[in-house]
Amino acid sequence: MTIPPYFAKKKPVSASPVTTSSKRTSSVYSTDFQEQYLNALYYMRLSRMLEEKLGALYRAGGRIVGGVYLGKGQEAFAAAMGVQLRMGKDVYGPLIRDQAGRLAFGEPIIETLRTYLGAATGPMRGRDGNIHRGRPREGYMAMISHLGSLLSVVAGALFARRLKGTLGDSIGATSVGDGGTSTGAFHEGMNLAAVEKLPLIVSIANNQYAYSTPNTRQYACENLVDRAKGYGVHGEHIDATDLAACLTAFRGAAARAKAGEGPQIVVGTLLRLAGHGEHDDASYIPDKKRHTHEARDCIEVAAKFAMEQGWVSETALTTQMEEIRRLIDQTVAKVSKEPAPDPFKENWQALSTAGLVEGQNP
Ligand SMILES: Cc1ncc(C[n+]2csc(CCOP(=O)(O)OP(=O)(O)O)c2C)c(N)n1
Ligand SMILES: [Mg+2]
Repeated sequence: MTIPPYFAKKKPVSASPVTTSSKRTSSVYSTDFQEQYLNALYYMRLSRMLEEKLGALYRAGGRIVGGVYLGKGQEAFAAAMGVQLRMGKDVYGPLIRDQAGRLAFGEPIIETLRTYLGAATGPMRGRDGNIHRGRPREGYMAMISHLGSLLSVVAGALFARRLKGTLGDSIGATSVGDGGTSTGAFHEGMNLAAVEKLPLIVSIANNQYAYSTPNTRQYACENLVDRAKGYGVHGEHIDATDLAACLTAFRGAAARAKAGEGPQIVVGTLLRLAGHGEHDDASYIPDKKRHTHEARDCIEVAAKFAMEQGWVSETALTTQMEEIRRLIDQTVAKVSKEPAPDPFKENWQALSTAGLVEGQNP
């Protein structure tokens, strides 16, 4: 199995394609939708298993220095946005729950593992513990903070392209959590993007908690999508546990952004199915919440739907999972043998300096 090349001109499709059943085809969904759906499902499953591995390595101790922050339960929302984006053309600023989106955008799992395991061969040369990784030259922005600051970065990148005359039909995408929407950074970025009518998709993952702060202590409007009206942009609210709904929303948002309709807000309701980080047992989430519709596992829901549509068989999904498991195990073994950074050779440049942006060695 090959790992998708980082600089792929074409969006990498599933490294382990699932065989489409010829028994039934849906008349409601286009072939393109079906292909995106199966790709997104692949990245969701890859993300979940990769994150389970990261959680296990963290708990075992000794291998991962720093925190581990996972996107369990948020994979459909993240992947559905990621599959709309074209590596090398669009700008993407993912947050900590967006591992599935990163993979869908084109990040190979070796880059994730090199970052978490601190390998000098990684995109941050082993100097970032977890999620502040990126490839700015490829339009893949490194996260600054989870609390709204990436919005201005992605908006700024789009604005710069427009001023240089290189924007073309490229779009930008970033996410924010329910808590992140309360920050000044979110407001400033959103307002600038709206005023300049930038082709920016902003996904708001409302997982009902900002660490332990519930929605009731976070905002006073009825639904976060109400904010879209205030900014003068298009907004939509969806069930983020439903991959088909997520894809429909992000496909529409991407098309409208490309058509010059300005920023697009997509609010998804879901529940984080893990702690804020792996150090957190999320005991502040009441048990009854864990049995609500929002607590459904989006991967199980998505796989069931694909099988019902006749797009994939259970056998193909089982084979795919075995391939994913092998890919992860092989990559962990490979990265484990790679060197850590040598403090005497590093010149400790920040991300924005030539060493990382231009890909030069220290
Ligand atoms: C200024 C600041 N305060 C606190 C934190 C710690 N922190 C990081 S993420 C987070 C909660 C974010 O909640 P939300 O935006 O809803 O995103 P979620 O974690 O639910 O995905 C907190 C408190 C921080 N990074 N920066
Ligand atoms: Mg939240």
